[in-house]
Amino acid sequence: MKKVITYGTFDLLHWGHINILKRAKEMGDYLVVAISTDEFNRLKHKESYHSFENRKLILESIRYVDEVIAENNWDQKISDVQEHQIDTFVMGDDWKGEFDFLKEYCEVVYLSRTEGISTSQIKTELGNG
Ligand code: C2G
Repeated sequence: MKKVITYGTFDLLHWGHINILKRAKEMGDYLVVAISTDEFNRLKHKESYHSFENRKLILESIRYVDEVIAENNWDQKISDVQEHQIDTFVMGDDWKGEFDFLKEYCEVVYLSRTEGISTSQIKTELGNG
């Protein structure tokens, strides 16, 4: 079984998120998604609208997602890859190069970001609504 992992906040879930989850799943048989906790979001200088628990519930409901784990810090990726026996790590290419250190442990793939949609754009446009 080929296992894939990806990381993110996935707040205010939108089709850009779905596009990357779909493509990530197509790279294997089992997709693990590590969702940033509310505490880690603060370290990322991100405030998510939905709580970790609710973002987890939403992600677990997506057909492409097989397992959701917590992302608590920047430093857990190597142990995640080892503990979950991950074959492929996937991120949007806004992160290109940032996680190349994982190439020692698994395949690293950066997929093109979906243009024209983002959580911050949604917040801005709704805020001006
Ligand atoms: N994404 C995308 N297209 C968009 C928006 C997001 O492909 N229009 C991708 C991002 O590239 C990322 C994933 O969706 O791979 C999740 O995006 P965010 O929730 O914004 O996550 P981020 O803040 O980038 O957190 O340790 C890694 C971090 O947790 C990543």
